[in-house]
Amino acid sequence: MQRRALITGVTGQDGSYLAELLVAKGYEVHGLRRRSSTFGNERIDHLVDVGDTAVRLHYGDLADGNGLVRLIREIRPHEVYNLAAQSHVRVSFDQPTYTADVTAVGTLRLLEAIRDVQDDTGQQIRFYQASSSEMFGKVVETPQRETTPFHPRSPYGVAKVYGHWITVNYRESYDLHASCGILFNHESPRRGETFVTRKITRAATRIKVGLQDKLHLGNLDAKRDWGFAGDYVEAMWLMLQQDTPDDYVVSTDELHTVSEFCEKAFGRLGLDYREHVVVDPRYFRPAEVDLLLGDSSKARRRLGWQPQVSFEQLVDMMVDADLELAHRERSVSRGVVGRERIAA
Ligand code: NAP
Ligand code: G4F
Repeated sequence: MQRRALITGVTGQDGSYLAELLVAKGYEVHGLRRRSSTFGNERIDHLVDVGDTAVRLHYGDLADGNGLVRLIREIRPHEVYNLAAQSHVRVSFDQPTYTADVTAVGTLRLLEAIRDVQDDTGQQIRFYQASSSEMFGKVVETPQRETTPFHPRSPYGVAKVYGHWITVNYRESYDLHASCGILFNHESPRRGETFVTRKITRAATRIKVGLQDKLHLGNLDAKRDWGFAGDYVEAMWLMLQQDTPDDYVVSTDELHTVSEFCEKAFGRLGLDYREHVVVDPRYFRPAEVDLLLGDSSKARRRLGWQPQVSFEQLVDMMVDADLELAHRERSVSRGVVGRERIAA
C-alpha cells in the first residue's frame, strides 16, 4: 500500500528536501502551506503540478487547530512531519508571543489533531517533531547529546523546548509513535537568506560580481555545528521507520566559527572577507548561544545514519549556487551596484 505523509513547513528549506525524499520513496506527499499574497512555493515548484508524483498542497496554519483536524481527517496520513515554525532566533526576540503561538502551541494543536483522528479511525499516525539544538542554549556540557539538560536563550529556544516536551508527553500519555529530532544547524543553497551562512554566501557572491561592497554581520565568534539539510531529512525519515519512537541528536560533531565560514566562502571566490565584513551591533542578540556542538553517536548507531557532505563541501555548494544567482541578478540589473540587502 502506498504510504501517505503530511509535511508542515513544506515550503521551507527542510520541507522541500523532505518532500523530494518521500516522493522518491514512493509516498503520496501532502504539504501544508500558508496563504500569502505571493506564491512562496519557490523551493518546491519542481514537485508540484508534475502529475502522479506531485506534492499536494493544502492551505492551513499551525495557528488554526480546527483546520488541522479537518486536514488530517481528510488526508489520513501514516506519517506527519512537523517542520513548520517561526524558525528565526533573532526575530523571536521581536515576536515572542507569535513565536510561542506557532512554534510551541502549534505543535500541541497538531498533536491534538492527530490524537483526535487516531482515536476516531484507529489508524496509527507516526509523528516527527523538529526539535532544535537551540534548546541547549547556554550549554552545560560539550558536546551536547540527548541527555544534556536544556537552557534555552531565546523565545524561539523556549518555544522549541515546549514543542519537544509536549511531544514526549503525548508519546508517554497516549502511546503515540512520536519522535523528536534534535537537529543542529543545517544549511543548503535553499537556506533562508537571513540565516548567517546564506547571508554570507549571498553577500560574498554579490560582492564578487560587483553588486555590493560590504556585508554587515553580528557575532563572528559564535561557534556552530553546520551540516547539509539534504543529509538531515534522511534522519527524520529513519526515525519514523523504527519500531519504537525515540529522540535523537542529529549533527556532524564538528565545530566552526562564523568567521571561519566567512573565510572559506570569500576564499572560494578569491576574496579576503576582512576587507568586506563589518561588525554591526544591530545583529547582536539580547542573549547569545556561543557554542553548539553535537554528539550524534546514538543516531549513527541506532538509525545507521551519517552525514555525507563535509563542512568544506557545504560552503562550496552554497557559494557556487549563489554565484550563479548573482550572475543572473547582475545581468538583470545591468551591473548597477545595489544596496546591501536587509537581513536579520
Ligand atoms: P524554514 O526554512 O524557516 O521553514 C519554516 C516553514 O514553516 C516554512 O514552510 C514556513 O512557511 C512554515 N511556517 C511558518 N509559520 C507557519 C505557520 N504559522 N503555520 C504553518 N506553517 C508555518 O525552516 P527550516 O530551516 O526548513 O527548518 C525546519 C524546522 O526545523 C523548523 O521547525 C525549524 O525551527 C527546525 N530546525 C531547523 C534547523 C536548521 O538549522 N535549519 C535546526 C533545528 C531545527 P512560509 O514558507 O510560508 O514562511
Ligand atoms: O544562522 P543563525 O541565525 O542560526 P541560529 O541562531 O543558530 O538558529 C538556526 O539554527 C537553530 C539550530 O541550532 C535552529 F533551530 C534555528 O531554527 C535556526 O535554523 O545564526 C548563527 C550564529 C548566531 O550565533 C548568530 O548570532 O550566527 C551569528 N550571526 C552573526 N551575524 C548572525 C549574524 N546570524 C544572523 N542570522 N545574521 C547575522 O548577521
